[in-house]
Amino acid sequence: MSSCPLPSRISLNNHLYASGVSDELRHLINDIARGGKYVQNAIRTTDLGLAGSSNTFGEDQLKLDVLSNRIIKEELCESRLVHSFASEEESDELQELVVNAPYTVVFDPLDGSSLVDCNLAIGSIFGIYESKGGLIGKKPRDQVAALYLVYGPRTILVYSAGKGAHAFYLNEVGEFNLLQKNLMMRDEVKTYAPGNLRAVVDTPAYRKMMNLWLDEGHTLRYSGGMVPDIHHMLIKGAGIFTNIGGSKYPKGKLRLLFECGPFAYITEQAGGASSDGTKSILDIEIRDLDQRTPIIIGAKKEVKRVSEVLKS
Ligand code: AFP
Repeated sequence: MSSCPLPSRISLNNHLYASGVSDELRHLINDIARGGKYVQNAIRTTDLGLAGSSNTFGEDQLKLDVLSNRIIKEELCESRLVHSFASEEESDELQELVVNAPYTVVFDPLDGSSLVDCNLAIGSIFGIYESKGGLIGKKPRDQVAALYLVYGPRTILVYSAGKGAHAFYLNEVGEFNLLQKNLMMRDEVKTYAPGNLRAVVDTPAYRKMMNLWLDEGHTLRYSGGMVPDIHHMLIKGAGIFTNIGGSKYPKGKLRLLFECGPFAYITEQAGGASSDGTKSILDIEIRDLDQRTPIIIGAKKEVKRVSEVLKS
């Protein structure tokens, strides 16, 4: 090894290896990252029309949703490391791939579909569990890794495998290189991203929280895409993101398994906090694949304050 030149850049693979991530998990994360490259290409080159199908939640699927889902499934199959998977775009049960494989992967292949036609940033979200013991009864804290890709002016991948959260950019030759290691959330608000604002109509405490942010002069940063909105907070190292229930989504709009669990894992690894209003998102028991939860996520003290205001 002494004859190796010092690396002029740190690739995702190098970083995973140097962080002591197991070979199998490293291979799986590399495979998922490769799928992200093909999804990014599909976003730039595919017809944005409707696929004429809908997912199990009754939401119209874009051709891009269906294609992104297929791309990710191909990568998971090719890895030979995935015992089973659940996709937000497909049937709401665990689908088996390789019997004795070590991992179960849950994913939202393309979150933010409603933003595609207006060319806003969107993303893919992944949670990785050990396959033994299935999913029901586990908690997002049982994830062994979580990662997301955000497709914006640049394609960025952020992962955590339990030793901090780290960001990589996709370079011109198709490699993910280290952009920022050990993302760290400071205990500052600065920006707020209040989702499902329609809930202020029947949740006065949400209106009260919104007014507090306005009166305190914080900056609103909300695109309607969970991935870019939380990524913004993680990269800036400050901020709060919320999406709470209301009449339209009594339990909240966002799903525990596919969206909130992976982001809670990454954000808490980055020194932030998450809550459903009473406890960490990581400690919510998984009862079914479509389970939804309110989410308050970001700077630790602000998560605590928002939870208290919403309880009042
Ligand atoms: P779409 O996938 O339908 O665009 O929804 C995006 C999303 O699931 C998540 O990415 C956003 O944070 C959230 O919905 C936006 O919800 P509101 O429109 O209620 O703010």
